[in-house]
Amino acid sequence: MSKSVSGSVDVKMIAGACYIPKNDQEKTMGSDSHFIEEEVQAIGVADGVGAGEFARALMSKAAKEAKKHCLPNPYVVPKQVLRHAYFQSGKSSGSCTACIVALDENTLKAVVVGDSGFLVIRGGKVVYKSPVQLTEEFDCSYQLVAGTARGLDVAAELKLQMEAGDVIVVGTDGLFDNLFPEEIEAMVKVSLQRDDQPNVLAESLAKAALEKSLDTNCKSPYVAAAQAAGLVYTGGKPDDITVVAGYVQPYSKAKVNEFSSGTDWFHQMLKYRQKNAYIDPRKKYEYYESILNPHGQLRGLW
Ligand SMILES: [Mn+2]
Repeated sequence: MSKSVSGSVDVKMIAGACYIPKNDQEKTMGSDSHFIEEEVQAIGVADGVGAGEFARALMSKAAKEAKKHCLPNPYVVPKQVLRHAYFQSGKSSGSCTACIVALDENTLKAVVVGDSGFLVIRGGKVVYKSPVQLTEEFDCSYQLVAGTARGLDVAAELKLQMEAGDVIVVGTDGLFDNLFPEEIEAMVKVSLQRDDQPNVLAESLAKAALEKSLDTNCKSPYVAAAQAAGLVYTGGKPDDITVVAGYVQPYSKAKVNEFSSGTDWFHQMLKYRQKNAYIDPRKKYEYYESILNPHGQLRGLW
């Protein structure tokens, strides 16, 4: 096993993702977007307002930028990636929150705008949670706004020392408004005991968040935030849910080909919908119907 200059073990991140768009017949793709770039050890998520066009453009540009900036400069600087991606997404309209993280040797560098974010779990405990940038209005976070450069000024740059064995969970508010950090912690523990790959962990977290989002009685972080704002609300918050899980492993252990894009529910759904759209429009949403009972609750599939 190689050692870095500081004496800590050299690490590499493997990652996997799961995206479950909200059950919304008007916006079949949802408005979250994400990327994983294995070569440059970078992950990004974004949560758009409206149809999500800007969030998708931003993440696709950011993925390209992350790779490009890797060439002259060996490591990705997330804030630069976000800035470059932002100015290249000019043709799209809308706004979004975003979070990009990149592992640079043993340092995790990140940029956060609004309530997309990440947490780090070490030895079974959440040791770090990225700050959420909220405006004074309840449930309204800072956003990057297309065409104005607004939001870049509030983008928070973060740096953390990572250790082999750390788990990074990057997500949109669809994850963090529904699962408490302790719940994420517990699920990470179970997943690691089972030796799950990161995409399997991402999928379990996304499904758990989905389940809570559809439960009108549960306690959720969203309820806690609403109460703090003097509002009455019960249950989870239905939303698009994006989860990317990253395992920080000793360099010798992490195999490049383990770094995968994970379960793509979105594309499964799209395929289903494309196949069925011209047969019977009523069948178009059978996918969701197959996982939800007539009351809109999840069937016991997991
Ligand atoms: Mn959201």
